[in-house]
Amino acid sequence: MILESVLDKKKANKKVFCVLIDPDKFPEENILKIITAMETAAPDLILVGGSLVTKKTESTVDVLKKHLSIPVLLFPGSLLQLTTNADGILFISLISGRNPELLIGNHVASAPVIRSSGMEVISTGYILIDGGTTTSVEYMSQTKPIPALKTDIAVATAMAGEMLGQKLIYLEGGSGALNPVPVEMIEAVKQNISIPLIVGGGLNTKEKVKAACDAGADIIVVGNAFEKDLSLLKEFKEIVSAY
Ligand code: 1GP
Repeated sequence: MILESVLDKKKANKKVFCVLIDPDKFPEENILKIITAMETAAPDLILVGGSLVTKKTESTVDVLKKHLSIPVLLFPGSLLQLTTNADGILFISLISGRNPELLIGNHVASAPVIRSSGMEVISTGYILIDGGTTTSVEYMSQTKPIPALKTDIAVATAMAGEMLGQKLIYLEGGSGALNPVPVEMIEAVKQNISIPLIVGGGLNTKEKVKAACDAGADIIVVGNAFEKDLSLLKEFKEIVSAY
């Protein structure tokens, strides 16, 4: 069980390193290079998804599962990205927003298919924070991010997610964010929840990854940086696994 292993790591004060694969940025000519980089760096988890994905998520998951023995979790930006061949799914409710489809509508539509797939379902409270630019997730979800300085709102939102029974809280700056989630906000959210905390969005240097870890992230997600420079994957993994 993926959630169980995350909880075990958290209990042992260890952190989880997670790579986000956007199927649109997984070109066939680069597959071998990407797979080799993954083998070398050995991230703990792979997320597959994106705010707008035009390629088939299913075939990306197939390739990853065929070549790697790392658990693959769906991170679907829309119902079109739902497949049943992954190990699990982040069953995300966008709790910082007020778009009913992303709070409950899509969940109702997809629940029967997900249940019959047998995939592990991990209920996740997804909190979008302003990353200094309009990110694809902000535009596509038609939701307003929480302002980066409104730590109290992020804390209250995370608390509500935990009280609703969500198993993970995801503090998201948005893929390609100019500014990652502020460390003060990560620290404050961490102090107020007991479930694991995921942090991602704009973590594109070793310093930013370390700062998010030091502030209390249990799971670090990196996408863009590694799409641009595959060698960063190994460097980031070393930082996260040093805890
Ligand atoms: C996006 O948090 C992830 O959902 C990853 O963001 O692509 O900026 O690393 P980046």
